[in-house]
Amino acid sequence: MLRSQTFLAILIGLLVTTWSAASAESWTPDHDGNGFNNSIERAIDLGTLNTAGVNIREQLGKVPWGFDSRDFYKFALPFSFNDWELSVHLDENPSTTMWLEIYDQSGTRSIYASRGAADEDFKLPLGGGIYYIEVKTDAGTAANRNLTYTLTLRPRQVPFVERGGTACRGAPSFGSFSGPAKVIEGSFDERRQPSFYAFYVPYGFSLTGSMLGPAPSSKYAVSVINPLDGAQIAFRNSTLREEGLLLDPGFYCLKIESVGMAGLGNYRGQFVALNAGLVPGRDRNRAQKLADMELGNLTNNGRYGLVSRYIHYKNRGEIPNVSSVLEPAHEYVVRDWVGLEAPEQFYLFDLSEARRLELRLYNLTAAARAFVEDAAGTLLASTTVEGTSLRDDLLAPQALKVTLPAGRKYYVRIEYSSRRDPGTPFGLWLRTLSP
Ligand SMILES: [Ca+2]
Ligand SMILES: [Ca+2]
Repeated sequence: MLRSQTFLAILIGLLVTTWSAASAESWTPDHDGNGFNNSIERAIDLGTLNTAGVNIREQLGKVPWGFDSRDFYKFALPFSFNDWELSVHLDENPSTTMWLEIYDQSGTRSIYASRGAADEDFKLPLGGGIYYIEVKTDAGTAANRNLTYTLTLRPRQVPFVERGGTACRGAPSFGSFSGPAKVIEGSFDERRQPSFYAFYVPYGFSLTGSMLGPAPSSKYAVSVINPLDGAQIAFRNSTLREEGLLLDPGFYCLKIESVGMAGLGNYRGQFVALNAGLVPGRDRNRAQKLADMELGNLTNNGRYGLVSRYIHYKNRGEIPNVSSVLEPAHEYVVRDWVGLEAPEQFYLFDLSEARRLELRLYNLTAAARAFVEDAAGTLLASTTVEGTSLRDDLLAPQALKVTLPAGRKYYVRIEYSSRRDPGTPFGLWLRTLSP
């Protein structure tokens, strides 16, 4: 007799484990004696909640099969770049007879316990994941009564706070982008304006990143804008997981835009800039060869390819033997950075015979100056301002001309003199001619 009753209870239990948003009478023949839905392990699985939510009508206390003191349910919130706010409501009849507890996916850590005076009603911020909720009473509170309840769970997507700028100029700055990965998040609405974030990097770097969430990459286009020329440098593909963008040191904007309807809503991206390239020497002994750091006249920032910014370093892992002797009439171009962290930088060169040297220093956003010196540190020439700047964000270019004898090592020294900004990018153009 007992055996057939248990069998019947299990059979009915199997028939009522389907739930829908519609509030149906679906009494589960569970009680403390049979253990059904009375533990985390045997929780009724509600599956992944959508924004319509669920209503569950159930009972506790004195039930036709005995006494039931607890019902467990398992539910999931989608993993995505959305955080959730879960509205929980327990309609109790009679009131003040049941209460709730929510657990994390381990089932052992209580996240929230609610024991209100009347119906339980609260909102809870939750990330994507698996959770358990327990509806409970006890014998004293139930007082031999049948208790019925409707449990309503309804998640709402919480939009991230959008902090990006609407244009490169004036966009909020992350400061230096080197160091640990930076997480950028916000929310695109129907107006779908791109979002801009400013940053700078003090050395040549490789920028990599990824938009987080389940395969969201096609929803976003991410590019870097060089404020010096307005060039928009797109990541090679939308996954952003390819090799990083090789870029000159300097100030930049990161532009994130949504593509298509799927790109509306929250976004979250993670970016990191890794130093990639030669670091100029902070003293004469550590000076890099100017010829080593040459970019080539016509190379546009962001169009360096995959291996290196420098024209002589085109095979991965291969260090070319570049002479420090400058070729006559060749135009050398270096784009670099000088700032508070290393206010002096040195570049080395040799001359095979006496030369007239022309040098220009340009694209400065803060005060710096260039000097030509010999190995003893004797000053041979210094730049002076050449004309005026036509842009309010750049200082006037500087230039020098000097005739140098052969047979000595020379250094270009860049000195940062601003105390205000973290540093400045600069362009260095240099050419030698027969005197
Ligand atoms: Ca029950
Ligand atoms: Ca139960």
